[in-house]
Formats: sequence, structure tokens, C-alpha cells
Amino acid sequence: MTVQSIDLSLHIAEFKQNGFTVFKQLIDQKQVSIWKEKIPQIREEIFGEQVKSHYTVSDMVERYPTMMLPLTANPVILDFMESVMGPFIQIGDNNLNMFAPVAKEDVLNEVNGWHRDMYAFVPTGTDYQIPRQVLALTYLEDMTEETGPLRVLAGTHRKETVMTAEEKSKPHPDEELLSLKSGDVIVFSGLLHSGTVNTSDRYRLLMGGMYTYSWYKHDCNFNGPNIQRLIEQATERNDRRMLRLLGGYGEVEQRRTNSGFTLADETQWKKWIAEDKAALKGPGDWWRTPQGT
Ligand SMILES: O=C(O)CCC(=O)C(=O)O
Repeated sequence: MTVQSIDLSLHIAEFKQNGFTVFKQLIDQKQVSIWKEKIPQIREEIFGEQVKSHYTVSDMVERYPTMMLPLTANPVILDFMESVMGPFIQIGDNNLNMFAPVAKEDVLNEVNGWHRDMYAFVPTGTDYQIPRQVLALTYLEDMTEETGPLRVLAGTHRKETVMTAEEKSKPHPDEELLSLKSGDVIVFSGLLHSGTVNTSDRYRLLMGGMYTYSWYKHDCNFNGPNIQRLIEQATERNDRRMLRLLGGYGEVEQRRTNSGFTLADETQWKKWIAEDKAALKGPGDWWRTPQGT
């Protein structure tokens, strides 16, 4: 999928309506294969001989920048995030998750657990609200009944839907099971969702994480050597978007976050996004040049 072939406005409309949108095949299969080849080595490096049912590797941009940036700094994803939250996007967290297979007869609850993600809220009305955070996830296997589809309750970012403790681990009458393909990227916010237990014969792999505002708390090591190198390179290029992504909050952001708010948000954001593009020296995807690991 090329950036040119994506109509962002359709995705934005879908996201506002349903709480999620899917960018089909945003990640090409060559990239998915590169990731999948590297994952056993990562599991070994981080967890050694430990046997777990669920492995999470946090801080993927710092640990494996060359692997993670094509997803985390993907221009389509960042254009989308800036369109729905404004040009204030910082990584909240960025992870690789590996869910080991479970035998069908051992499955207690097929639903992993309904939840809204960090910084969400239970809506008190049905109006669309500018999100405080948005997740972008990609699965590295096709999602089937066995590998465990993502379950969503469409529209619950704009509905006061609540659940009892018991309901949280059960299929829901209104749920949609999303059989995403490897390389699809789903973007969502404020939505009640749950993973499904993996009863296939392989790991259930998912990468991605949360984007939030550049003044929110995050769960990243922005002081690590790889990110510090990226920050230096982004500074040389005056790449404000990358600097914000990696925790930067400078004079430009201070001015914008106290701008007086006299223009409609989306109109104002477009102007700031254009300013950032004009300020950038060189191509926006300079980070594709190998950065190390
Ligand atoms: O396991 C999944 O498919 C969903 C992951 C999830 O719920 C989350 O990242 O918030």
C-alpha cells in the first residue's frame, strides 16, 4: 500500500464513528517476514530460557530501532495520529507481544479481558471526543479462530458501556471478531476490546503500542543511547514530529499548547502540520537509513 493510495479522510470518519479503523496491508509481507525472523532471537536475548505464556518486550524503539521504526514512525500512522489529536504525538509505549499457544482443552476463558486502554474514560454522552491516546497494532499472523482474533465492541468510545467483573472475560453479544491479516494495522481509541486466547500451533505475535500527547506520562526510555542518537539526528534535520515522538517538548509546542484556541482545532492543526513540514530539512523518513540494531 502506498501513502498516495490511502484516503486518510475515510479512515478518520470510520475512526470517529466506530472507534477503530484498519489500514489493510500497510506493512508489506517482506517487512513482516523480516520481523518474524528476528523474533526468536529477541525472545532469547531478553528472556533466555524462561518459559512464559505471554512475553512482552517493552521499549522496542530503543532496543531495536531498525526493526521498530517502520511501524512506530510509519508516516501514514503519524499522519493519522496528527489528524485526530493534533501535531503533539509522543510514543506512550511500544511493545512486542508474544502469546504462547494454549491447548484447546485448557482454555478457561477464550476472551483475554475486555478493557479500554490507558488514559481512556467511560463516555458520558455520545459526542465524539478528541482522544487522549490512540493505539496502533499489527499482528504478524493472520488472525483466525485459532490464532485468536481481536474482539471489539464498535462504538463504545462514544457509549457509556460498562461491564461487571464476570462479563469482562466472556464473549459479548455485540462483539465483532476482527480477522485481521498479517500486515494490517488497526488503530483504535477508547474502544472496549479484548484479545482472544491463542489455540494455534504457533506464537500469537503483535507489535505496536500507544501514542499519546507529548506532555503526558509515557513508558519509554527516551534517554537510551539509540533514542538519543535518533534525537540528535532529528535535531539536525529540524524534524519536530520525530522529536515529539521521542519525548521532545520545546518552545514550538509550548506556544501551541497555549495558543488561545480561537480557530477550530482541526483547522489549526493543519496549519501547524504544514509549518512542521516546511521546517523539516530533507525527507521525513530519513530514519529508514540503518540506525544500528
Ligand atoms: O491481544 C490482543 O489482540 C489485544 C491487545 C490489547 O488489548 C491491547 O494492546 O490493549
